Amino acid sequence: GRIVHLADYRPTDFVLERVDLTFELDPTDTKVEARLIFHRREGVDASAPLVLDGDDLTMTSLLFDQIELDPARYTATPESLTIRDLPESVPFEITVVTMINPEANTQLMGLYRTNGIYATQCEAEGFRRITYFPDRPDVLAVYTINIIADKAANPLLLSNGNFLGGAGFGPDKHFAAWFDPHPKPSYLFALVAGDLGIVADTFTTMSGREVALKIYVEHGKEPRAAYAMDALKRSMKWDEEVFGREYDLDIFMIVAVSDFNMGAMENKGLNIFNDKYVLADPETATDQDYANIEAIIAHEYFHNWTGNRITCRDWFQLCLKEGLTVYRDHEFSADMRSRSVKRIAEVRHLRSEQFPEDAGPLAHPVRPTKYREINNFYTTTVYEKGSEVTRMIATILGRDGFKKGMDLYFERHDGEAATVEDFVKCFEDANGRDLTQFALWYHQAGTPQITVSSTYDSSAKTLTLSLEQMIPATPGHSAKEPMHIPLRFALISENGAEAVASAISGGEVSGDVVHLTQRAQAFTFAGIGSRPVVSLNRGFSAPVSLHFAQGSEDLAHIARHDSDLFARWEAITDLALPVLTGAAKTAREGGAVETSRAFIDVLLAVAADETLEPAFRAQALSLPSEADIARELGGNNDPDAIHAGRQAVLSGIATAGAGVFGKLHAIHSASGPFTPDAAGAGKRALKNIALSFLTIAENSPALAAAAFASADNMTDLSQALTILAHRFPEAVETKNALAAFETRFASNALVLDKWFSIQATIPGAASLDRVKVLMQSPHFAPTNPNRVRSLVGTFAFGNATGFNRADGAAYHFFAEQILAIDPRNPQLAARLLTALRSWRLLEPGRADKARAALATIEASPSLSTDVRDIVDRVLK
Ligand code: B3K
Ligand code: ZN
Repeated sequence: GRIVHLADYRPTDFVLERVDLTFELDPTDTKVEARLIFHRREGVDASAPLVLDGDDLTMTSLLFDQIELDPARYTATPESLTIRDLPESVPFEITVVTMINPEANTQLMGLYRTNGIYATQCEAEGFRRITYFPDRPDVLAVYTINIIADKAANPLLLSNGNFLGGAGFGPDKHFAAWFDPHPKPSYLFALVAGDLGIVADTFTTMSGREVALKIYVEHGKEPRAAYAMDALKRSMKWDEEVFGREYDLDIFMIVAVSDFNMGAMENKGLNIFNDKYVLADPETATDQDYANIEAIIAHEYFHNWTGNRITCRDWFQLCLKEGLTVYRDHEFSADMRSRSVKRIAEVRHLRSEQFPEDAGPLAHPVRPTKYREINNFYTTTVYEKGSEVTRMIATILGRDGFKKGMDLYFERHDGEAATVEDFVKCFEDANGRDLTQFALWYHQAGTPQITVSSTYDSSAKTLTLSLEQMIPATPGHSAKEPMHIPLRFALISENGAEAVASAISGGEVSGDVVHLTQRAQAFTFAGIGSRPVVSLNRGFSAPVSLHFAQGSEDLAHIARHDSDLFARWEAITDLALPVLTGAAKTAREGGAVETSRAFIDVLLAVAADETLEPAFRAQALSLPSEADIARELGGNNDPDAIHAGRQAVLSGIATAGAGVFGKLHAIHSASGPFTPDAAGAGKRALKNIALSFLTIAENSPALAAAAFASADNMTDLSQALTILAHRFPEAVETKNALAAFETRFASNALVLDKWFSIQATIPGAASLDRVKVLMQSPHFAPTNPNRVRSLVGTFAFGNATGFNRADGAAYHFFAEQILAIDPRNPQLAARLLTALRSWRLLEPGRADKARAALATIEASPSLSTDVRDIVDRVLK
C-alpha cells in the first residue's frame, strides 16, 4: 500500500447527495444494488472523472441515470470504479450492482457471517468491500436501506436509523426498509440479519421522547444482557446530565456477535459488539468484565455525538472522536464507581500500553501526519493519550471553561466532519485562551520526561520547584519544542496539612496547577513555614514521566497521608519501583534479594488501613508488573531475572504480612451475595490479592484449592484458578481445577477464553509447549479472534518469561502464527504482532532471536499491508 499524507487532503470532486442500498442476502452470493446521486462540486474541472473506492469487488451491472452505461465511459477493477464524461453541473444517478460472498469474508471487514448471522464492520475502510463508494469520512449522506432475505433463517433485518416498514417478498423471503435521517459517513453504515433473541426496554429522553432500546443476543443468552441494558440506560442519562446530549432516533440497537476484530462499533443507531462486552452474569463474568461492559457500552453510545453527529474530516483526525470519547467514558465510569480507583486503573493501563508504544518504533503523534494502513492507527496513543490530552484541556480551562468549549463544539460543528484544529479552536474561542503551544500535544510524539527538584529556604521561607522537560526523539521527528504541561500539586506540611500556594516568580500557577511551558522553569513559592513535601502531578494531570529525586521518607509521607488517593498510590509505586529493579539486578547476578523493611511497612500499613476503600488497597498491593519493571530498567533486559526478582519481593511481603493478609482474607471472604457494583468488586479484589500473598507465604495450593471449591462467582473462581495455575502448575489440585473448570464451562466460549488465558500466562519456558497443546483443544478456533487473542495474544503480551524464552523458540512459534493468521485476518495478525514492538529493550541474545523471527515475517512475499506496515516499522 502507498503512504497517505495529511498534507494531501482535499475534498472530493463530487458531492454525494443520497444513498439507496438494496441487499438481497445470501450466504455466498449476496447482491448489493447501490443507487448513488452525485453532483460535481462547484469549481471542479468539468473533465474530472468520478473515482469510487472498491476492495475485492465484482460488478455485474452499471446504470447511468437508469440506462446501461457505455463501457467506453468507465473502468471497473476490484479496487476502483472510474466513470468519465460526466455532466458539468446537473446531478446524476449511478446504479451499481456488486456480488459479494459474506461466508468467505474471513477478514471480518465489510459484510460477513458469524455463527449464522450477517453482520458488518465498515470502519475504517470496510464499506468499499460492499459496494463502490467514496469511502472516506468527509462524505456525509442520508441513507435508505432495503434488506431482502430468507424469512425463516433471518427473522431480523436491521440497519441504521428508524424502521420504515417491511413485508413478505415471494414465498420464502421478506424485506425490511430503514431510513437514517442523519447524514453520515459510510464507516457508520451497519446491517445485521439473522435469528437472535431480544432484550427490550425504553428510555425517555430529557425532552420527553421515548426511545426503544433493543439488545440482540443469541437465543438463550437474553438474561446475560441485563447488565448491558442497565449500563446503556445509565449512559444515556449521564450524557444528558453531564454533556447535555440527547439521543436523536426512535430506536437504539445493540447486537452481540461472537466473531469480531475489536471491542465494539458505534454504527449509527445500530452498535455491533463483540459478545464479550455485552454478556455477563455472576457465574460467568468477572468484576473486570462488568466494568469493561459498562465502559464500552458507554463509549459506543457516547460516540453518537462525538463521532457520529460530529465526525472526522479524514482518518488523521481519529483522536477527535476516539480520544474525546475515551475521555467521556472515563469520566462516566469515574462517576459510576470510585473516581480515584478508576484513575489508578487508567494510569496503569496508559503506562503499560501507551508509554511503551510512545517509546518504541511504533511511536506516532496523537494526530499522525501519515499512514500506510489506517487500521494500524487504532492505537493506545490515539485513544488513551488522546483522552489524556482532552483531560488536560479540562485541567487548564477548569470545569466551566471546558464545558463552554464543548458546548461551542457541538453547536458549531454538528452535522460536520471536523478536524483537531476545529476542536481546539472551540476551546480557544469559548475561553479567550491561546492554546497554540498546548496543541503540540497532538503533534509531538514521545512521553515527556520531566526532571524535578525542590529546595526549601528556611530563612526566606520559600520553596523553589525546578522543572525541566525533555521530549524524546521518535521515528521521523528528533527536534521537539517545549510543551505546555499542566501539573496539579499540593504542598504537604509535616502535620499533614495541604496547601496550594501561588508562585511569586517563575511562571503561571493557577489554583492547584503549575503550568510548565518552558524547557526549564523554577517556580518560587513564598510564606512556607516549614519544609513541605511536594505532591506533584496529582491525579496524573499530565501523561508524563516524572524524575523527582524525592526521598523515600517524603514518598512514605505521601503514601500514608496524602488526601489524594491517586497520589498515595503513585508514591507507593515510586517506592516499589527501585525495590523491584534492584531485585531484578540482584537476581540477575545470582544474589539473594532482600526487600526493604521500610517499603514493606508502608505497604502493610496501607493494606491494613480499614479507613481506605478495599479497591484502593487492592491496587496498592498489586505491585508494578514485570513490564513496568522492564520499562523502568530501560534496556538489556532479562525477563527471567525481572520475574525472579519480583517474585522474591512478593515473597518478602508475603512472609512479613502473613498476619495482615490472613485477616483481610477472613474479613472480606464473608462479604455476602454477589453484586457487580464497585464496592463488591473492591472487596473481592482485596480478598483475592490477600489470598495470593497467603499462598506465597504458605507455599501450598491448599488455600487456593479451597477457594476454588467454594467460589460462588466467576471473579473468585478465576482468581483461585489463576493462583493455582501460576504458582503450582504441576500440582494435582491445579490439574483437577483446570479440568473441572473446562467441564463446567465446556459450552461457554467466553469463559473458556479465561481458561486459555490463565494457562497461556503460566510463567516459565514450559508455557510454549502448553500453548501448543492448547491450540489443539477442541475449544480452540483459529478463525475466532477472541480465541486467538485469549491464547496466542495473552501468551505474547502477558507472559514475559514464556514468550521471551531464552532459546527464542516462542518467537519462532509466534512468527509462524502471524504468518498463518495474516491471510485470513490481517487486522488480527497486525495487532498481535505489536507484541514484539519492544524487542530492542531485550538483552542481546534474546533481541537477536526476536529480530530473526521478525525477519522471517518480513521475508514473506505475500504479507498484508497491515502486517507489512508493522513489521517494517518494528524492524527499522
Ligand atoms: N470506532 C471503533 C473502532 C474501529 C476500528 C477499526 N479498525 C470502535 C470504537 O473505538 O469505539
Ligand atoms: Zn471509539
